[in-house]
Amino acid sequence: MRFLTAGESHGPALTIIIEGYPAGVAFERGQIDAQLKRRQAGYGRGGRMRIEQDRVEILAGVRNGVTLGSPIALLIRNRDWENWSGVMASDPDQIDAERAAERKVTRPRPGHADLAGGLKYHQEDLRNILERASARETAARVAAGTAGRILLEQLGCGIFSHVVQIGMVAADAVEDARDFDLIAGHAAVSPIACADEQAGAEMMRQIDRATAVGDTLGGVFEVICRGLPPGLGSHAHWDRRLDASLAAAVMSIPSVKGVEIGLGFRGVSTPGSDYHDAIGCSRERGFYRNTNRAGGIEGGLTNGEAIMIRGAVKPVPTLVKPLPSIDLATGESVTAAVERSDVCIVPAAGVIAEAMAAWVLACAVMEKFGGDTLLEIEQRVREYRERIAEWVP
Ligand code: EPS
Repeated sequence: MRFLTAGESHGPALTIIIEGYPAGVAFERGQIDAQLKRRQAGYGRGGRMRIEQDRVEILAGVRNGVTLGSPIALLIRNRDWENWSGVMASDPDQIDAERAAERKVTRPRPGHADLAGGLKYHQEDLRNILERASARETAARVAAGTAGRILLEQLGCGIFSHVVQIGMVAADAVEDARDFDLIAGHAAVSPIACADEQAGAEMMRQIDRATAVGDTLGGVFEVICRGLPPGLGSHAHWDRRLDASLAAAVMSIPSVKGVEIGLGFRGVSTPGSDYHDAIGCSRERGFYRNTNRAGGIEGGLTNGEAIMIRGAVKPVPTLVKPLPSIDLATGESVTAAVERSDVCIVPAAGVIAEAMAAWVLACAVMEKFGGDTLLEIEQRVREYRERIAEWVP
């Protein structure tokens, strides 16, 4: 399976094409809209989120609520387009030269794609870079990733995320696998998707403080996926290792600067005897671990435990009190351009990372169990699980 997205932040719409998705999957716009809403809702979002009410339109590949096996085409309209058509139109007749000149960006923002993108694509107006580099594109990723999530859910897998750190404020670590329901439950109702109520309240205060002084904040989210069978991915080649694909997918989210699987960087000071997850087995649980420091992946393969991925998010680079920069039009030392932006995107990034992880995991399911229809995939997964159960002494 693969997907492509197109669309500028202030263009008419974001578009998505998904190819290779199986037939026979119940697929409704409401499932995608619910995820788009979660992406928009995270505490710390800026003015754009008050304009948009992201909704998907399914243009192809689905009939009467069920996928056909043909390419799926999705569309998310930008409500803000009506304010920007004179600046962003593809048709020269619709461009308002005065407004387009007003919105021209020549002072690159440190931390953004502005300068390197402008140099690479030879664009004097850095808007031609920032429009596509904008995290607005992640709405399209959430739509595509939800297709992956729908497939995983059909096979009995669940995926969710929570915020573990904002700025200096960290939530209490949850290492016990049995607490997952608790995390998922709390995170679903908390305005910041944090399972630690006290820390969550302090995180929101920090975001309010950053807003008041015109600054931005980064942090860490964690994505958890439960219910996958062992043996997805492969140890056999570098680009088949599932942890590598997951890391690439999460790292591709704007502002993510680090990814951990399991304990990741936090595990390096632990001796091997305390780090690795001892193997047990029983009739009820099959092969299992009582700890999950590996984060559900060993040797590039799922081991049947929950997959745990953390992402480190840098502070949003658009600053109300901007850093020094150079005006490319005049060569003068200036301060960087100020665009409307968010104060903290960590909760939203968790939702986007769920979508990206769901997509990669659904691709891994398709690679192992193949199939043109959901029925075929379900049957193959069932047979595989039965075969594994026979190994349990
Ligand atoms: C975003 C849309 C953008 C920003 C934000 C995320 O809209 P606008 O530029 O019109 O305000 O709010 O983008 C960034 C934080 C960024 O760095 O690009 C969205 O839909 O998520």
